[in-house]
Amino acid sequence: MNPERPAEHPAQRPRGHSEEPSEEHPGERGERGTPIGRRVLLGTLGLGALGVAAAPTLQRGLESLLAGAADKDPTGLTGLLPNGGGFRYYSVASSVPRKSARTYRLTVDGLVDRPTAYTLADLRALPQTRLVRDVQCVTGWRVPDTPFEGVRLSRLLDAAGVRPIAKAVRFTCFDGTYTESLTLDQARRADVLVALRMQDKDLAHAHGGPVRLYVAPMYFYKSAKWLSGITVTEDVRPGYWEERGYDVDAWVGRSNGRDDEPTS
Ligand SMILES: Nc1nc2c(c(=O)[nH]1)N[C@H]1C(S)=C(S)[C@@H](COP(=O)(O)O)O[C@H]1N2
Ligand SMILES: [Mo]
Repeated sequence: MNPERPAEHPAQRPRGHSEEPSEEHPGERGERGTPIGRRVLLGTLGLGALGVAAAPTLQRGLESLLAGAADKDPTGLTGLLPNGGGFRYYSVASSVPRKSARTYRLTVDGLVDRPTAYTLADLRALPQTRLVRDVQCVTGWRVPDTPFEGVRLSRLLDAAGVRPIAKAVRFTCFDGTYTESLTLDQARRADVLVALRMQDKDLAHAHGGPVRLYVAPMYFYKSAKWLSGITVTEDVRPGYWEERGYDVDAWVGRSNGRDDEPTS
């Protein structure tokens, strides 16, 4: 009934991935790796179709309801429901702890001269950069003109003092599972932020708040949510989705066999 197939990432791995379902069972493609609860929930509520059919006012109400549900949902079952403005909430972890201004920390360590731990207040006190670009997920959905605001990653790297032998940056998340990485050159781009705000609001928990990475020119899987660690390293280690088949250099329109319009 859902007109748009839920865009789960495991269902749409790029060709040639080693965990692809066997040729004899192409029909299994959409089912693999998907916790059954999500499908059951979507099917039961029929929310995909409702979201499309609803009038604008109802749609808005529904969106905030869904946002609230995803915010409170400890199982992550609402993670794939279509929500406000075309975003889908993704989490590979079944539950993610909440971090407040009191408990949140972002560490910068590894091959640096001055390892640092930032509080949210520390990050808010630094110069903020606002970027407005399209967001493109590798499964196909795109959200136009989305403002992100935060501290340039290059500023945090400069503050830490990157050692000459370093070549890459690794990101870890307080969901305990997700990882990402960039080359140092990519990380130093002016359109790569440690984001505190999205859509001109403080980042909601569901969108990776209080702090997520925002890599404007790359597919959205690069923009690690619930960011808690930045480690400067000697080499790029493939991130969570990259170990499962996505390209490590994730330029929008120039990777993953896709030809989307570039985002930055
Ligand atoms: N920690 C974490 N970050 C993540 C993900 C995730 O599952 N966990 N999913 C990625 C993918 S594939 C996408 S498309 C975006 C989704 O961001 P959103 O939930 O704010 O729409 O987050 C990216 N960052
Ligand atoms: Mo994605």
